[in-house]
Amino acid sequence: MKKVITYGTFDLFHVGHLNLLKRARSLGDYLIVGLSTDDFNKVEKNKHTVICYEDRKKILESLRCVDLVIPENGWEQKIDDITEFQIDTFVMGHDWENKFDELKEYCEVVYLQRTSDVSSTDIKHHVATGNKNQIKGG
Ligand code: C2G
Repeated sequence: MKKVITYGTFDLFHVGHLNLLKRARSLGDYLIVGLSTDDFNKVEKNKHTVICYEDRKKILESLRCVDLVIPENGWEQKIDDITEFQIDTFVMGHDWENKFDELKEYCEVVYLQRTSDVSSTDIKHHVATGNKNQIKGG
């Protein structure tokens, strides 16, 4: 069984997240998602998520393309996760291009094209500014 892992916050879940997860899953037979905890987001990523960890986890666990969701508590857990779960492929969107190349020592590293025109930040700004246009992911 070919196992894939990816990590992220997945706040205000949108089609860009879905595309990434489906593409990641298509690279293997089993997809694990390291979901950033609320504390990790706040302290390390300076992200104040709108949706709490428990609910973001429920959403991801309901997806056919996601097999397991684990907490991402820090930047440094990836090597341990790759080893513990015997991961074959690590995947991230290309906004992280080359940022995790040190993991190539442990598994394949793949950076996938991000979906354009949508992000959790865009959604927050869209709502805050009362923008009446719809968001359509690329
Ligand atoms: N993504 C995408 N297209 C978008 C938005 C996001 O492909 N329009 C991808 C990102 O590249 C990332 C994943 O979806 O691979 C999750 O994005 P975020 O929730 O923004 O996660 P991020 O803050 O990048 O956290 O240790 C890694 C970090 O936890 C990644």
